[in-house]
Amino acid sequence: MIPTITAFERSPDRGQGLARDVRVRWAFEEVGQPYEVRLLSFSEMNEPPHLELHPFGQIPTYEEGDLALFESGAIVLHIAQRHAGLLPDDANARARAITWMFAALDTVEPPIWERAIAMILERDKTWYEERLPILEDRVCVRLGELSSRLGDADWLDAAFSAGDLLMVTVLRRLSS
Ligand SMILES: N[C@@H](CCC(=O)N[C@@H](CS)C(=O)NCC(=O)O)C(=O)O
Repeated sequence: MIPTITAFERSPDRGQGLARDVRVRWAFEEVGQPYEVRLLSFSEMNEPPHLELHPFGQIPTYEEGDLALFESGAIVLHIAQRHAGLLPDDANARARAITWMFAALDTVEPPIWERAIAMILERDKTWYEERLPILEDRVCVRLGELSSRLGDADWLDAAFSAGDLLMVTVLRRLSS
């Protein structure tokens, strides 16, 4: 069965590929799994049919038969567990790759996202100029730590995995 995911009909990033459906699309492409995309308007995202799939009215979602998922990280993990190519076979290496998936979403993405949201939504606030350097410092600290760990390596843990995939999609937001 071909899975269907949801994505923005009109992405706020105007085609830069920063929305979180991209990490799911990349996972599908990486493992060679065909998929379909249902594009949603902002009003459709907050209507009952979509809220049944996603309690917070966001994208992406994933449907395959009677399985419906939300949260891009959970969807990528599901794809990675179902197909070869995104997680190592060795149990310890697999656990480390999953750790990097969580690190990307729970530790690296939050300060990057906070900065991005401030730049989009808070520019007109009186405190914006004062707050931005604080947010940028937090991003720099995280990037420094990540860079120290990565060193000259190509991948976060020996070989490319879903951890690298998620980390790249998180870091790409800094280029916008
Ligand atoms: N933690 C969720 C976040 C989902 C999310 O924030 N999606 C954004 C697009 S990248 C969205 O739907 N924004 C519209 C909204 O929140 O109303 C995930 O990783 O899937």
